[in-house]
Amino acid sequence: MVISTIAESVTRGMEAVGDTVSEAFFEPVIRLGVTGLARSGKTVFITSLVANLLDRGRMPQLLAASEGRIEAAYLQPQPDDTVPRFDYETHLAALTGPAPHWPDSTRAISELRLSLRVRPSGLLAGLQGPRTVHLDIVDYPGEWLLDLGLLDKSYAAWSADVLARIATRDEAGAFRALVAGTDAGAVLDEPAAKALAAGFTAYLHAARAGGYHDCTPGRFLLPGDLDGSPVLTFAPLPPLERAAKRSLWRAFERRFESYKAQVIKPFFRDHFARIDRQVVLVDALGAIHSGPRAVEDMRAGLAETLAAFRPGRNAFVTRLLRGRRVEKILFAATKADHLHHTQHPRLTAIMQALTRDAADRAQFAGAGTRALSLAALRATVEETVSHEGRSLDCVRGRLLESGRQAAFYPGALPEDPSALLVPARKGAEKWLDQDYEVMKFAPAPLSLRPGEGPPHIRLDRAAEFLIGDRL
Ligand SMILES: Nc1nc2c(ncn2[C@@H]2O[C@H](COP(=O)(O)OP(=O)(O)OP(=O)(O)O)[C@@H](O)[C@H]2O)c(=O)[nH]1
Ligand SMILES: [Mg+2]
Repeated sequence: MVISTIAESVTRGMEAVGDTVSEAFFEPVIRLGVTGLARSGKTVFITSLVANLLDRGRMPQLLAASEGRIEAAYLQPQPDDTVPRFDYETHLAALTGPAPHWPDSTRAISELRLSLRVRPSGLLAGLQGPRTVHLDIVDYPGEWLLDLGLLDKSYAAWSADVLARIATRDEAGAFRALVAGTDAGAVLDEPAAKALAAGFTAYLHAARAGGYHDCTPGRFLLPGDLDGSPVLTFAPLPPLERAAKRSLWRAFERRFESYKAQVIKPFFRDHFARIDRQVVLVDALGAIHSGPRAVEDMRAGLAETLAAFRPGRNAFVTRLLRGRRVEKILFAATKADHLHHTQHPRLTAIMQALTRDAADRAQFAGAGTRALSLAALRATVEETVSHEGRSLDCVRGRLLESGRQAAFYPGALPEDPSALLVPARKGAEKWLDQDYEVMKFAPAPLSLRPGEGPPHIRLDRAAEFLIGDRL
């Protein structure tokens, strides 16, 4: 234990030295983490951000771009050979090809390096030639951040926690029955172990679909190439004193420890600890549409996710970071093109209120935070229609299901976010005075002029906040 800790901090130390040397003398690197729960809009965000940094005609709020200081932007091989490359070309072709469609779901980490040749501004402008800034964009599932809470727990404590939490959940009925029929002290029987893990995984899927946010271990839901491996073949079991060495209970305890050492820690060490800037994407409109319960789950899930950025939250991560921290965190409500722009400030206010707790704490540690509503790929145009003597600010687009063009009014978001957050917190069943709807729009066919990236809303502001100061 001690040995591995020392080895870990030695390699981190050397890496850190390497980083500083190359930053001072060679080319600066910004590592931008992009995260969010499933379907929050990560892939579309990265694809459009990269396309709009390559062709900067629609990025007026990114000052380096509007001042004409970015001389060139190009994709390069990424520095990490063992991380899958973010499949930019395929995703861009999906979004901007002749029959535009949304990209497929991506369920693991990926990375892309974009390099920018930038002329310095201000006093240095006349003295220095252009320099190259590398932007390493890392896409990772927000679910993986939730696993941080497992690191401090023993298998016995984790099991007790989980079993207590799910004791009254309908989604867990089948799994509880399975546990009740299990003799945890019996010699490990692999088929029985598998059945328990499968039962627990099925419960996690049902719980997530039911809107629970505490669905860990994260890789049970997004196993990737670990699917079927022993490190994912365990489940919580009731406490058992003096379990025999070859018992099911001990086997699960060992696998839980492996999960911590070989799944959670490497993610935090190899990826999380190296991030400089972070954007957290949230499908707030989708949650509002689903109702108060989904909004409360989103708030709690977000708070839990952001706990990972809280300094001192976990000894292991604190040691890894060794005083380093994420310098800026952007909380972005995605898919804002579902709303007429007159409602965007309200969406931003909701986002601000949702992240207030977490943001305050991150700020306390010196990280800059901001909330924003954006659309990475704008699929609608605005339209005002008159309806029963009132004029309604709508958005118009091509509906995903039918392919028809339609104008759509989603409902008016409240000016005061607490009109949504308070009933959500109090466990209301549905919204009292308003219905919110979300239509699914298909991406619109585009005819881009040379030098223009895909249409978006406030992606340039997001980029300015995240990297503008380093360009
Ligand atoms: N109208 C609109 N819809 C969007 C936008 N961004 C994402 N969406 C919708 O949200 C869905 C999910 O977007 P993705 O970028 O694939 O989300 P993700 O976070 O990468 O999802 P996973 O890879 O499954 O975790 C898309 O299929 C679109 O339906 C946007 O800017 N505007
Ligand atoms: Mg994705």
